[in-house]
Amino acid sequence: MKAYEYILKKVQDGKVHMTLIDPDKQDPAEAGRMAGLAVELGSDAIMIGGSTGVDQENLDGTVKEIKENVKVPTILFPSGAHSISRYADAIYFMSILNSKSVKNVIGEQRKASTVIKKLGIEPIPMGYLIIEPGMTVGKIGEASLIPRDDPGAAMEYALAGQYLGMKLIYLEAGSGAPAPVPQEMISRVKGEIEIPLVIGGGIRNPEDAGTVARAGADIVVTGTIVELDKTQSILGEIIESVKSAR
Ligand code: 1GP
Repeated sequence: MKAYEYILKKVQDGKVHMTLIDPDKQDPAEAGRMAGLAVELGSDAIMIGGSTGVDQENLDGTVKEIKENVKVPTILFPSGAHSISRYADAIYFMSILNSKSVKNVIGEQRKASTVIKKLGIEPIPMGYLIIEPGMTVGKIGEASLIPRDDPGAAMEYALAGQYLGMKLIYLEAGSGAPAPVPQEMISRVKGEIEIPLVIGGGIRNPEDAGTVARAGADIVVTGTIVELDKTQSILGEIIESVKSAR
């Protein structure tokens, strides 16, 4: 089954959790161990990527180790055309719709297109929107950040993304953000689009994970917590909270 087909099926069945692993934060063996634990706890897919420090050898090694430890899809979450590994199942072919730089909207994508075709990785078109505070990705992505109190702006971008043919919309508060994307914004966007909605950034406890899922996230992404919580006890509770949200 293709990764996007798998995601759609999972979303039809209930709330989905994905674990983001940054290859720059640990060695490949540790990344593989973390991914294995996350999937045992119920995470539905492993995303691999980070905003800085991408090294091809480390990225390839990390994806390979993860693939040896899990059966769920491995999906690249790239910071640009340079962060592609042939070993991944799929790649979020993402455009930062609210970037001030054309490079982040379509330039890196142009460079990556032929590489992806040659390697045979499944591209999943995704509209990526960076919400305040945006953290590192907000700066690197040169985002014109969507204000936290402007759900209408997020909704317009998201709907435009759907009309452009995106298969997923991702609202990103930034890795390590002090708080997740506001629930009013999530519900406003969810109320208008028909494609699955992904929410990430700043989700570090079961309460926030549940709030975000109940507000309308189809897919909840956590990254930092998997690095902080080596025994994954909080991650287990976060996944449980996402899965039980209605
Ligand atoms: C970042 O949305 C992801 O791109 C995950 O954020 O690291 O804060 O969980 P956290």
